[in-house]
Amino acid sequence: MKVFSSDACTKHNPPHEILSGRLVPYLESPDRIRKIKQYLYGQETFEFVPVNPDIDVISSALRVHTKEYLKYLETAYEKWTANGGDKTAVLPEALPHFKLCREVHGDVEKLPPIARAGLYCFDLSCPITDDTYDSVIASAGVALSAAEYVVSQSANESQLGVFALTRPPGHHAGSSLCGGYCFLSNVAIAARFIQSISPKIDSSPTRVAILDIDFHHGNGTQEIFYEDPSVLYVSLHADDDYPYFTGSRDERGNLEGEGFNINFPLPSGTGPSEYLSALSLALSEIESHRPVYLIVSLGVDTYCEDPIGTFKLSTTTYGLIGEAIAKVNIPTLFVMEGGYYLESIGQNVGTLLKGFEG
Ligand code: Q9C
Ligand code: ZN
Repeated sequence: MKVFSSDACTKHNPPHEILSGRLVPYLESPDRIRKIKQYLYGQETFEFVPVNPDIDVISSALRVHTKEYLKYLETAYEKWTANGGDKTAVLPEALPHFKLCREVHGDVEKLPPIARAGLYCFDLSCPITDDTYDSVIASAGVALSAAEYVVSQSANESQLGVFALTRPPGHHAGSSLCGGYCFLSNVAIAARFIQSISPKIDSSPTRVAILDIDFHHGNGTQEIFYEDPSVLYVSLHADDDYPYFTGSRDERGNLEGEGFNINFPLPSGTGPSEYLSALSLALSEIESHRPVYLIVSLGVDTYCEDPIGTFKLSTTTYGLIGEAIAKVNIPTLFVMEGGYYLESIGQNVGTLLKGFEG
């Protein structure tokens, strides 16, 4: 299996975050990628490939994110420090909560950097450092390069699977919102890119399905495709955990997109057998959509030892998850999301991908 990666993904490295009320070392660390690489290097089935530098990441990101949000990510740190903000990172102090204001009045460009930080962020886990922008663009670039490869090979190879070893992750990022360690929606950017380069059938957009198996609900991916029937979003996640306010079964999509957003909230403590049963239901929903491509938001924070997850999956379970996904028999792009238990992150990711390869 081809593995796309970029060294620039390890640049973003904020020293801390606020987690459950405590200032703690940043959990979404560059070591996550290093550990996964180290494991995959030791397995002969994985072949590392660099990104395609000719892909225009910004134009691709603009299919998903607003221009003002991308500009914000690019300039936030510089404007923050120029305005006396702490050199460590940009972090919001006040957020435009819906009980505070119904809308943000006036020219948002004129707001001081600390106020602007609150406009584009929904929690305190996305510090923006001097390196953040380079890393998030690189991260999207990895997903795009892997997506391009999937489309180019889809006619030649059956059981095609490709892995985008990205970081920062993406599934919590909305069209103009960061949160949950996510800044750009790598998976959504890849999905729109696939639709832009693959031949249309009857002039309708290419059907894509996104399977999100990260422990957390992918609120960002859901938001982006909520009214779009061409991209099915299916998520398995903890029902009583972060991001707390999204991910219920009632969230089924809107307008044309109604029925094309399917959430499987699972209880805390979910173990291998309950997880695999839910996965099989999720995969039948995906098969009914008859997608031309499948994108997997691959998080391994469902692992029993994960420091922020509460599920009880074992390394063996990941092999079975990979096998189950392969049975759908659609060209598949795996994109890295969460997973924070460094000792096993590589083995869990590698076991899933090997399970897919069979
Ligand atoms: N007590 C991803 O896995 N903080 N993001 C959680 C839990 C943020 C997770 C606090 C977790 C974000 C991609
Ligand atoms: Zn997660």
